[in-house]
Amino acid sequence: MTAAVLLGGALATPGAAAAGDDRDTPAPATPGTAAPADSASVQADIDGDGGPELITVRERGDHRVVSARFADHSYVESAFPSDTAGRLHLDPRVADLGRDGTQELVVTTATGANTVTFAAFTYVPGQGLVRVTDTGGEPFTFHDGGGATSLVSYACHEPDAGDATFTTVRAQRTGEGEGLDGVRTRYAVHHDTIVPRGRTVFHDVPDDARVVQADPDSCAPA
Ligand SMILES: [Ca+2]
Repeated sequence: MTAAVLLGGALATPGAAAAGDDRDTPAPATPGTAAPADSASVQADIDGDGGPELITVRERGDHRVVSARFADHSYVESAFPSDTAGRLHLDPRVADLGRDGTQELVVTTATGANTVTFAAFTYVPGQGLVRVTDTGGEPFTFHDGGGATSLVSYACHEPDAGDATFTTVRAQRTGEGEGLDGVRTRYAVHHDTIVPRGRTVFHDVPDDARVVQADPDSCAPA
């Protein structure tokens, strides 16, 4: 605990260290309570010390910012691009994508007609809130939604072969009355990197086929 907190503290922004009124500002205890209209907060234990951090997503110009305030008042934040306006999907989600007890933060980066696009951040002591990337270092996004002709979703599960704990599903209906074609991809989550572990391509399967099922709620911390 101590090392993580001290490292986090060393990264605190000048504003957090200098603002004398900061420590006297009561933190909103529950989402939506006493929070400005352009921000939303939740609590999550992102450093794994058993105590909650205050996680906030707020609008800042064309970007959004996800931040964490620790019990010692140290503060870290990271900006990310977002194509969704106003308070829509502002709320951060707390998830455990690696199913290892470390809580990640899932934020919305875009909203389409039927599909929401997400990014994940994980806390790395000494670095702050780091966006989860693929093995090539590119920001990783995943999706939930779909309509009559398509489906995208994700799920978490206990580690399987290759220590995969995170699965995405993409499917499209090839024609009216037809089944779904698509791919189900399994990933391991290693700190701030998501590593493909295998994929299952499927053709013309019914909507209730197991290979199509994915429940984002399964990514909530245990
Ligand atoms: Ca904590």
